[in-house]
Amino acid sequence: LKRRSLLAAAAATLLFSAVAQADYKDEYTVSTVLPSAFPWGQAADKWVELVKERSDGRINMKIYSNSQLVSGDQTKEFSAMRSGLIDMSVGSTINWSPQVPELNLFSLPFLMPDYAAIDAITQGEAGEAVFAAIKKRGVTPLAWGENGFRELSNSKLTIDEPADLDGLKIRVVGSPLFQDTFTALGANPTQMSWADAKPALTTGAVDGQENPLSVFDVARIDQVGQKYLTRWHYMADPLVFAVSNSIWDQFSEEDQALLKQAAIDAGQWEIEKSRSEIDATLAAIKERGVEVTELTDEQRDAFMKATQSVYETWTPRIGEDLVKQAQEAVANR
Ligand code: X2X
Repeated sequence: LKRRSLLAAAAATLLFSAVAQADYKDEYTVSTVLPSAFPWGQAADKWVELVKERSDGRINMKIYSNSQLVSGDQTKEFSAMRSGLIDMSVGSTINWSPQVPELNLFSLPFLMPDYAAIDAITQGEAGEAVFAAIKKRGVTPLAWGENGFRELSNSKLTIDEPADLDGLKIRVVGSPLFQDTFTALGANPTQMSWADAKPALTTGAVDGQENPLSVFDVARIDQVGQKYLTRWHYMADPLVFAVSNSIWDQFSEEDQALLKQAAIDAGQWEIEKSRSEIDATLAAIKERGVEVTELTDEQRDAFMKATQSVYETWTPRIGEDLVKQAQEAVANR
């Protein structure tokens, strides 16, 4: 009897996995904040295209941009993926950091001075530790992309020292870390979604914002009065290509490898493309009359010193080991 029930169980398992494999969804939802006009949206487009091509049309994904699957609230994207409301996503580390505290690593001010520093973290042990943290919280990360170095814009004045930020109302993104950074600089930060940001800049409800040059350019942030731009490279948000764990487990091993390799290829393509476009983007922004301020090393140091308290508050939340690992990777890049 024992043997027979074992056999029956084995048969049932076989049957179940056969059914499960045949049972792929007709279409998988892919969430992004920014649509195809931006490098971020293009990264998602590329992933979808490569997966479709390499699976001979067996695996179909459909992109829902502007955080529409979470009613515009990008800080809910990770939870929605974890709970199965969203199948897949190309998301920013900033927007997922409320649920994955380790992702605040990338938002530590002035941790990564250049592209080599970003790569040293994402492509090394620190990057692996971050991926493990994401996986543990219900989502399978596959590859890195890049939103870009976030620069500071405002409608009021040239900013080249912390005192210039005094009392300025700055729109910031979802993680409380940003409140701490801008408060440390003497500004008056307000957290709001991307959907609310442009209207708030238009009405003057806020004086400034921070986003990569590509976002400033494509969204025409200068046209809502943001005439001053400071290139302080204080942080960059990587993008993560990811699949909800419950969806991931439904794919065969071959298809998991296919999805992962396509994400790696799409991410690499997007990172190279957006980095190579940065000079042209900057020129276009200047041409439209925006005053661009480049900081000297001394000026940058002053911002770095003014935001040291953020490390004290956030290192324990991110993890002492992870922060140290990342700092070492940057130092040895
Ligand atoms: O909301 C932003 O500033 C954006 C579009 O850059 C992110 O989603 C992090």
